[in-house]
Amino acid sequence: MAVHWMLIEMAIPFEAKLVDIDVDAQRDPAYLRLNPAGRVPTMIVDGTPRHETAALLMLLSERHPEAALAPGAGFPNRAAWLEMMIYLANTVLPAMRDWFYADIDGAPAADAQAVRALAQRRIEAAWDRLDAQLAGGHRFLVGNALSTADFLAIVLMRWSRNMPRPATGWPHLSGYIRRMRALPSFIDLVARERLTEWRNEDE
Ligand SMILES: N[C@@H](CCC(=O)N[C@@H](CS)C(=O)NCC(=O)O)C(=O)O
Repeated sequence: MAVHWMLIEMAIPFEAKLVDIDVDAQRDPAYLRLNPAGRVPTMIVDGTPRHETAALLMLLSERHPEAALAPGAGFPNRAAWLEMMIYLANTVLPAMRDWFYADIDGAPAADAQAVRALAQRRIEAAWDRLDAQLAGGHRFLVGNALSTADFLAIVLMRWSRNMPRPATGWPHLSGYIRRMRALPSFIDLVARERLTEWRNEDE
C-alpha cells in the first residue's frame, strides 16, 4: 500500500497487479519466481524484481528527485530522514509482523500470545515516539516536509486500526492522520484499492 500510494503521489506511470494474500497468491510459483520469500510488495524496476517496502520507497525517491520526497545527500534533514526510515523499517514493521503473524510464523499458541503482547508494547511505544515527534506544530515526520517516511508511517498506523489502542488515539497522530488521509493521492489510493475503512469520512 505504501509503495502504491507513493507511485500515485509521484504521478509516474506504473502498472499495478494485485497479489491477493487473502487467497495465498504470494505462494503462487509464478510470484515466487519474482519474490522467493513469498511476501508483498514486489516492484519490478527496469526488468528486475525489487523488494522491501522501505527500500522501494527510498529507491523511488532517489529515481524521481523532482517529487522531492526525500532530502538528498548533504541536505540538513538527510540524517533525520534516514533515521526515521530505518526506525520504521527496523522497529515498527517487524513489530507489526509479530502482531499479525505470531501464529503463522511458527510460534505455538501460548507463545504467540506472548509475542503479540510484546509486539503491542513495541507498537504503542512507536506511537508515543512519533506523537512526540509531531508535537509543537510539526506537520510531517521529517523536517516539516512530506517525505517517504510519512507514506510508510501512515500505512503502519492504518494497520493498527483494529488493535487495542489504534494510532488515531494519540493526540498529535490523530491530526496528522487526518491531514495525510486528505491528500488527493490517498483518496485516489483508497478508490483504486477499494478500501472502505479508515477514511476521513469513516471517523
Ligand atoms: N519486510 C517486508 C515485509 C513484507 C511482508 O511481511 N508483507 C506481508 C503483507 S504486509 C506479506 O507478504 N504477507 C504474506 C505472507 O507472509 O505470507 C517489507 O517491508 O516489504
